[in-house]
Amino acid sequence: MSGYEINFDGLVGPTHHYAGLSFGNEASTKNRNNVSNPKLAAKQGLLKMKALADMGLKQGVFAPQERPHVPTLRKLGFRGDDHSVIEQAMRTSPELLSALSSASCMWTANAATVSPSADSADGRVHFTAANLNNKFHRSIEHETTSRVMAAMFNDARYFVHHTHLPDNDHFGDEGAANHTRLCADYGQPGVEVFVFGRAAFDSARLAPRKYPARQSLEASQAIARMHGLSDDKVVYIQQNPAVIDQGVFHNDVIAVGNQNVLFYHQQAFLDSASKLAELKSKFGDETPLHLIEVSDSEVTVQQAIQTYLFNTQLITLPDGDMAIIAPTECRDNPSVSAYLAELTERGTPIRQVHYHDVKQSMQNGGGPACLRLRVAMSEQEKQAVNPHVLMTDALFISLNQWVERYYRDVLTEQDLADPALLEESRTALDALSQILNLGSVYQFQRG
Ligand code: SUG
Repeated sequence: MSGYEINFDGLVGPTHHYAGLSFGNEASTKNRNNVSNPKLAAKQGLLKMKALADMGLKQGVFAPQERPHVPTLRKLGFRGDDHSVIEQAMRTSPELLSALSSASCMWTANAATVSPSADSADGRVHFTAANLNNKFHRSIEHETTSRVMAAMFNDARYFVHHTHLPDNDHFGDEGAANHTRLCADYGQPGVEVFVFGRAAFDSARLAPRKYPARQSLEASQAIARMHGLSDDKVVYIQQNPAVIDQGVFHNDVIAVGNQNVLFYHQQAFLDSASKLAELKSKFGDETPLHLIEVSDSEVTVQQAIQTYLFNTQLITLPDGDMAIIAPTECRDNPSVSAYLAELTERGTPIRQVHYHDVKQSMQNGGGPACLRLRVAMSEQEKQAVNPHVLMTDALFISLNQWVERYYRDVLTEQDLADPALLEESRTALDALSQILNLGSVYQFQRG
């Protein structure tokens, strides 16, 4: 196999809770104010990472961010020492404190868009942190995301880091959740598929009516330019506005691709037939491209949203077969589990299904695929990655001990004002930045 794909999973932060912050993401709205369990959430994520590492995949860990985010509270006029800032925010604006305490950076599929060196004009791996400007609680992520990525991929010979796109709705960018790369092998040039929800400068185009389209065409085009991608290896596809209105807030809730397989729902795209024909022609015919379309009669859009059938990870195992890493919600739905069982017998590269319990994340609308950022790289590039963020037996043990020591197993909105929570989180992140050898990536460490 030439090249690797490494999944960098977001480690769930200590303030994980259910705040109902994401209009258009129905799980987030529905579970608002449920009691969360940050310790269990972090452990569920770690188990998934370890399982993939044990299957022979390369697996990385992406550090969480400091929350509540006191610097933003100060920016918004709260004064005094840190505890008094939080106490005032809770008293006058609990929703604001909750938004600024969200552990949403766990969904690293939204952290950035990444183009591997095989696709870029200068032969380096390109990263652009997503501005996530459609949701206030997520719009504050990119600064620390960029610092964490710079600490993980810190070698300018191989890695290029771009500044996030302009902080405006016209350039709404949600990162890799709307970006899929198809290729014969990870080290070979591939076709990068950008799925957008609306065109900011073209009001004649169809757009959803009920829920927001978070990704703009203009953002996707800017990223393709910045990453030095060639036009004949890029496809832009508009997401079907009707599915956004049903709760498909990112393309990765309705489609997933890996190497020469694209697995998607019949209703995922606008102009599906012509766009998929363009994809086929740009992919070429040296390697067969498997377009696995799931019809309404097999699985409805509603079932796909409820079970996250497409927010699965499609991975290539060391022997070349592909496996689907699915949430247990897929196993528990009779039609979806029957579909998956049948899919592995169909003669496509997908031969196995593995179920994982990531319920703590699912209840906020984040499945297995939301929790990971994929980076395809060569052996040489992999050697240049900060080795402390790569999963090993020892790191798994140490991160579980770290979670056990610092995380709570019950968290409600009221707890967010507890001064002890701020101290616990900072102490935890300080310790984590040493375990992962990240340096001072957090504001509280930088003074
Ligand atoms: O941006 N949920 C996230 C879920 C992101 C899922 N990512 C991908 N599909 N790649 C979002 O909507 C909910 C937070 C809350 O309500 O507490 C939230 O931010």
